[in-house]
Amino acid sequence: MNRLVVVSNRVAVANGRKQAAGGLAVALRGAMEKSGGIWFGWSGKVAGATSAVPTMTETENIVYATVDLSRKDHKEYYNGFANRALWPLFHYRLDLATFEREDYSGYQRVNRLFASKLNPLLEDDDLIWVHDYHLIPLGQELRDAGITQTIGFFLHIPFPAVEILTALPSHRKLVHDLCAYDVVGFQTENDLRAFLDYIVHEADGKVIKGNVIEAFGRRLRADVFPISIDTDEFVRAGLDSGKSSIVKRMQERTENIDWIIGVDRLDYSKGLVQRMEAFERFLEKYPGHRGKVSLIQIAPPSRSEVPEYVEIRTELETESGHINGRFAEFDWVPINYLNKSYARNDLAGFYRSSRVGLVTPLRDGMNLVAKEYVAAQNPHDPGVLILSRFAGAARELSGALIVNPFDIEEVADALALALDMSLEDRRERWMSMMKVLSGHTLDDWLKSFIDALNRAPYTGRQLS
Ligand code: ADQ
Repeated sequence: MNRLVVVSNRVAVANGRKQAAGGLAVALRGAMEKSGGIWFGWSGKVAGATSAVPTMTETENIVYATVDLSRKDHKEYYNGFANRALWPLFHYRLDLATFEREDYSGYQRVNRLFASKLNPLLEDDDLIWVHDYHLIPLGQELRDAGITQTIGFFLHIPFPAVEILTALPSHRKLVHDLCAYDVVGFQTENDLRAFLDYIVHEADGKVIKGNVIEAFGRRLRADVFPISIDTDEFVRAGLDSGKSSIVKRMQERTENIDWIIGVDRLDYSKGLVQRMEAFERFLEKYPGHRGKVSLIQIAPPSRSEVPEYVEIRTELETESGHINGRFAEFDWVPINYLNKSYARNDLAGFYRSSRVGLVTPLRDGMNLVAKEYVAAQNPHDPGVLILSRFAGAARELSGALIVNPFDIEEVADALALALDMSLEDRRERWMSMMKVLSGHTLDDWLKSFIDALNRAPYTGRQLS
């Protein structure tokens, strides 16, 4: 079995506390423990200077190699190009994208630096798996340094349509760099189609049989690998959640209140303002539900140094305050808006105690919350998922009420429909979604990507 080298912007160094890590980190560690592995990336620390040598921590067959970033590198690479240019652009928010020359050169500089620090740690048979938009140029940087091992890349966020991507001044170099990988993975067919469209119409490349493409003098596989969750873990967490004191408190109130739950990083791509507007419209249009339904919106702040995130936070405080001011009674609050993180078991309990899961991003690569909500439900009395058509998860979870998050009226009506839905309909919808989640788990995702890496290189011979 070849050693697995994972590279991601942030590294989740194991500290013995299982709860502290998300499902993805746990699954990646599991794979690396089996084969032996390195997990390389930013430590999450901003220091006086970028580390000259990575800090190495070794546990359970995995070496964690982490690099601190200087204030300038962090500002330009992370806050700047990754989160003020690529993130908004890839989420179709050209209006929020900022293209600064220094940020782009900082992005390239940090990718070059990561390649130079990773290079000496690599062995001949390693499989290298790079994650997400922060690190697109890393593969090309490694190739420039003479690395010939198999390198794959998985994009966790959407890949934008050609008309959007070409607004980025460095779009050609970015796609050129993507073609340095042996495998490039996307969340949905839609993302793959957008990429292939660029390859054929902008890069003069070719699509050959079996999702193998030729572009910029390289041959690689571009394919769809939809990410999922550890379904069994969420089923179990949902079942066990009754033991948590915070979940018990919520359940005590469920006798009088139907909860609608939203759980998202505080990010403008998640459609939180439109969601609150839709909830307001629902209260206006269906007054019979007033006093009987509350929205819990959990939204831990993220990327707080990026100005657009400061703005969205203020906007949401204003919006939730306005709705509560307009509709609240002395014994009822329409929106519980919480800027906090919760343990995964508590989240599972919140999901299970909520009649409706409201997941309405304006654009989302996949959206794991939608899948977690479904897995945590009580099979005998499941809630209803309302899901944006612009989340990758909508391609798989057709048992949800699929909505257009920009259409406030439609989302308001979907809320009424979900709250009034019969047990029989809820169960039918839920079972169809559970079938999907049981048939394709996080582990299956991981195995299929590693399998694709193992099959590289995608030469002409393999195509026949
Ligand atoms: P995110 O944009 O972060 O991920 P998502 O897929 O929903 O979005 O994952 C969020 C994760 O954080 C979920 O597992 C959720 O449980 C957890 N979480 C959110 N709020 C929390 C809170 N308050 N407390 C505790 N945990 C919380 C990016 C892409 C997505 C893609 C994923 C994985 O933007 O589209 O699905 O990567 O590929």
